[in-house]
Amino acid sequence: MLYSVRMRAAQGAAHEAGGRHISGAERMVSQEQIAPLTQNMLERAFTHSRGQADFIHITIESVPAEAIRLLPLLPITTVDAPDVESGRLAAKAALAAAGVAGKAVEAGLEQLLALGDSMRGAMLICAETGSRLDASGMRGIRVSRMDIADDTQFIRWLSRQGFGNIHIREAVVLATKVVSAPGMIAELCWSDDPEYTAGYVASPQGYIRFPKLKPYGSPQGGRLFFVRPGTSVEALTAYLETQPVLVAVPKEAE
Ligand code: PML
Ligand code: MG
Repeated sequence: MLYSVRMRAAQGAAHEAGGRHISGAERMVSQEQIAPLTQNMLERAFTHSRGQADFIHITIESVPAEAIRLLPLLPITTVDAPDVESGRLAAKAALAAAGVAGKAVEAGLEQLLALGDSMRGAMLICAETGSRLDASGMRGIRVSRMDIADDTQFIRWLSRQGFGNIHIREAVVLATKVVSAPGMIAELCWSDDPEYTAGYVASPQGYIRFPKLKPYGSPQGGRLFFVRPGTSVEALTAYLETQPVLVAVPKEAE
């Protein structure tokens, strides 16, 4: 039996009472792993570079084994654009190549940059018009119930490509689930951790990293999910939040 373990931490008050988002984490683990994992999540929440958390919420819930969907991890490539400006231009081009209209890319980015800080979850954006589709406000849509099928294999696969940090590890798992969702065209993300400037564009074709998508020191980051017009926002949100997913290293890359 696996358990979905979810952590969210905020400053000032609970998220739902207007607190500032500090940190979040999502895993699916066996019962024996819950104690060390939650210990680790607490440490992470209490030592986060976004600030001191004074609200931490951890949820533990069993996941029915028969409901789990197994997905192959997205292939990772890096576009070494030297600064934020060229990084964002390259990310916009990657979104266009994935099928997002130029107008939607611009409107989506505008909404992300207008936030001032960061949201707990993602915005759903129409891939044709760029208008926001979800009604979750500053909460955003939080992708949950996903993890790696085999940690050792995953870490070996990543380190063979020169990747070791927790940001990439978590992001590629999340992005793999996101682009498998009904109606999803592409995702744009960059980190809200002030010292981490990297971001990515993910689509069913792969995960493209850009080492500099925001200025060093900025706490402003987030996720845009670009969605095909006509997609059911309810069905998509339910998939992102509740469908349990395990991701695995593709057979040919083992
Ligand atoms: C995050 O950790 O907040 C998102 C990280 C996105 C970039 C991860 C990477 O380096 O590929
Ligand atoms: Mg973060």
